[in-house]
Amino acid sequence: MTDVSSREDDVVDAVVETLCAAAPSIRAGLPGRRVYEEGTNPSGERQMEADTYADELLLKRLRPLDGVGEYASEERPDVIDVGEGVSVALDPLDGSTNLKPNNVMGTLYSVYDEPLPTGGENLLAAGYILYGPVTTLVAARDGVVSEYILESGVKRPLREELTLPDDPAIFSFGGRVNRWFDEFEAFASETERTEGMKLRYGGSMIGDVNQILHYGGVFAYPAQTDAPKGKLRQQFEGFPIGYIIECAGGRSSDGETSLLSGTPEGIHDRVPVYIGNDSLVESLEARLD
Ligand code: FDP
Repeated sequence: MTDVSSREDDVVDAVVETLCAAAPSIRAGLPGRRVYEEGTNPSGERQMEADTYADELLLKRLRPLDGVGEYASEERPDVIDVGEGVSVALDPLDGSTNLKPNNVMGTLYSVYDEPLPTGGENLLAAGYILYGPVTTLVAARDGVVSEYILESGVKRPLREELTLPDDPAIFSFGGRVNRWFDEFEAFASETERTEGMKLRYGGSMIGDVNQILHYGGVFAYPAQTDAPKGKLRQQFEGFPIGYIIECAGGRSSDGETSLLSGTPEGIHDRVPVYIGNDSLVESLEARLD
């Protein structure tokens, strides 16, 4: 009899390999798709042609995989039934507004052993492919984060057991300062004045979180006065990023508790996101309390 968890492990491997293999096509498809589509995505945000291109390509590649039951993406309203097995949630092109100025962006994935929407405790694996000067994969699974370089869609190990550096160096805060709550603004201002800390915000969550993973520090897309749940999506962004950062020895929070402890009611629900070195996120949580 085949062990269920080893079968799920094989399916997760197949999903990650499929995403890696699609990376060169996604990159190659970007130059001609840096313009907006007519409509908006289910969260009411404008979509670029590259967003829908990446979504359609990834659905096409993942659909035939044995052991994948559901596909969901930030770019489509509903969860798609593709068979029987694990559920895959994607932000096919996170940070696509960075296409215009030609800055970093990526594909963010999370794999669950329950139908979507589902809670962070049902994550089997999460990670992202980063389309930077080179293409890299950061993959988290079983409490371990590994980094790979992708060449022609094939991964080569760069770093095993990636952990956040002990000394934080970067802060990266999204949203509009005049819409931050006072408690967050106080934390931001204290962080700005902390010796050794410097601002780096690129406008793509994956790129910004990747900097925190490599240099240490704190990233936030906070609750705002006009958007108490912030901007980022719990299922597609909050859970995978929380999982990756916690596997790398950091802390994640929605302002009160770990990002992984929540359960969305709808697939496109939003959540405030605070991640980084344990000490910084803990003091942020104390401020927001
Ligand atoms: P984008 O709209 O470019 O796709 O969730 C989407 C996201 O980017 C995140 O990647 C990023 O952190 C955030 O929105 C950027 O929002 P701001 O433009 O408000 O900074």
